[in-house]
Amino acid sequence: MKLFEEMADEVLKGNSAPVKELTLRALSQNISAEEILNKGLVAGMSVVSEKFKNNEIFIPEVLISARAMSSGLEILKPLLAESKVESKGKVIIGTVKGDLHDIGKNIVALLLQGAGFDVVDLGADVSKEKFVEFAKKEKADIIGMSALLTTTMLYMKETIEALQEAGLRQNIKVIIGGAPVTDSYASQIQADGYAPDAASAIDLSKQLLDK
Ligand code: B1M
Repeated sequence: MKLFEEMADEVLKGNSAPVKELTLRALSQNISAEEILNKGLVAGMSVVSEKFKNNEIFIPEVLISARAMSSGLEILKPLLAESKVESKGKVIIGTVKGDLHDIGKNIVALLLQGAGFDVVDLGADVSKEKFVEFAKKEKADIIGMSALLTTTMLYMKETIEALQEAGLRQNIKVIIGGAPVTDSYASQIQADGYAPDAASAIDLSKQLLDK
């Protein structure tokens, strides 16, 4: 669809105002918030990712694109969250310590909320102590960890060990995701599951809690 192509292109160019305008236009055409997110905003950010990887663009451009994407996401946020009926369970989510990448984690948090989960988002650069503290305080059903760096994904293991030491591991499911994370890494660190994208994270969470 031409509108999605335009939206992705404006994300790539880092133009917040047109991204906002196109998001509103798509909504006025009764396109669902989820479709706009995936086919417009995330599609644009995927091109940004590719270009960054190939050294065609650099950190400042990536940040400007991320900001443009967020301007559309802000409009979609309440719509993605509103389908919530009765809580399917409580998820504590965060990007692990040392890692500032939060775009993917924010999308996962939003869609989980939209799918009916209670979500407590701890943000980025989250220590294992903080995960443990909130798991206890909030009586979490699931801990969700995101990491985008090969160096920081190792911290997921430490966090799982900290949950174990705090005596919480048996009653809490742990799910992980982020570009460098794999299914086999999840098994290796004894997480309960890995999701390659936000939609799969919702399916996985429902499956783990039998909802
Ligand atoms: Co960074 N960065 N970055 N970066 N960055 C990557 C990750 C990188 C792969 C780029 C590259 O190709 N070289 C590379 C990592 C290399 C590696 O470790 N192997 C990299 C690097 C090196 C760095 C710095 C070290 C650069 C530097 O300073 N020299 C630095 C580190 C800062 C830090 O964290 N301490 C850095 C900084 C940044 C910016 C600040 C500029 C910016 C982040 C802005 C922000 O997040 N607020 C940034 C970005 C944007 C990227 C890329 C281009 C895009 C990431 C992104 O947002 N993707 C990225 C390249 C890439 O991924 N190919 C890159 C879009 C997002 C929708 O996808 O996050 O994968 P993603 O999330 C998906 C799934 O993975 C999944 O669902 C999401 C939605 O479908 N998912 C989960 C994610 N979390 C999940 C959790 C779940 C389940 C599913 O359960 C809980």
